[in-house]
Amino acid sequence: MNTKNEILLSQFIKNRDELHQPDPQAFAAILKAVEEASGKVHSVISRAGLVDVLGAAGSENIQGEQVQKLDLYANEQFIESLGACNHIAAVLSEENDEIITLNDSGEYLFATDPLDGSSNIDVNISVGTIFSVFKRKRKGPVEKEEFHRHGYEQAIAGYVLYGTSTVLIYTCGKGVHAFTLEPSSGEFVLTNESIKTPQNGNIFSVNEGNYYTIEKGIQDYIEHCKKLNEKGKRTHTARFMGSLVADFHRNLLKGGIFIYPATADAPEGRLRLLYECNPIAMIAEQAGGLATLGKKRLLDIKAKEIHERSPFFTGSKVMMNKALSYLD
Ligand code: AFP
Repeated sequence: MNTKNEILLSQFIKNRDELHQPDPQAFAAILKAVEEASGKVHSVISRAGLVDVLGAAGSENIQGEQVQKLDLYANEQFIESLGACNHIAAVLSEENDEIITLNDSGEYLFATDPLDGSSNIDVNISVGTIFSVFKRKRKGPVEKEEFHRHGYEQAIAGYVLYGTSTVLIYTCGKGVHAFTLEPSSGEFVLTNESIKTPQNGNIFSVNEGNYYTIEKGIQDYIEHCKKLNEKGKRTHTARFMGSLVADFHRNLLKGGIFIYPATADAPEGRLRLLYECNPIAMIAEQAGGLATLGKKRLLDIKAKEIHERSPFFTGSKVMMNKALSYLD
């Protein structure tokens, strides 16, 4: 099949600089680094099983989770590409206990989960990269406390979904734009400009294995989703892949809600504030949806630790407001 009228990511940024204010040049360089690294991750993922990237690497990260070989590979690619782009002073990665300093004169900080959903790698289910960029407030060597910022301060937020195709979604605060990787050229091509998420939907995404350990209000909302209509038919449908990027992306396009609350296993929530919740929340809001950690807007939270966790609710406005109405 032919592709036509292709607009590449680099051309899009150049031609639409009003969407990439206040710093189109730096944003272009940072997104170029993301494009390069995720292109490499895509190549390896699409050949997983043929090349030695499946399985555990034999170590644990700071969160006590088994590190997968592909986690390490993805992490290396992002650090290498960001190191070459000059604008990034430091990287906070899920895979590193401490921040990685790159270039003291860089004006931006980069936070990332380089391979989200890594428990899915070995079974050929979609995984993703999530990233967030903050403008620094000072110059010189970076202290990790510089990452203690409010989510609303993000300059760029985005993710790459390695799914049936590989897509890169990002926002610089003026709409959400999607690009699909053309594997033959290695270029990301514009496929959806100014994505708007449906105001309502019927998909609820929550790991019900946690049902008996979550707060009553969320249990009640789940029961609401399972209610039948007057004809005895279901009103909602459940989908949960265990890859935040894949679950969120589906709900973004089709309408739905994703909830990962505090649980007995993860009393602070499971997802990481700076490199999972924040970037997804900014995209959700920019697309017309909502993101909270309960009743409170997630982007209003200021991080206190670099690997901090948070409860997370995000999705279509009508579903979110209904879910929040069950909370105390
Ligand atoms: P991994 O990257 O360790 O697989 O974690 C994925 C994740 O952070 C997020 O993508 C999922 O929504 C969530 O964890 C799944 O967690 P549960 O396995 O507890 O449902």
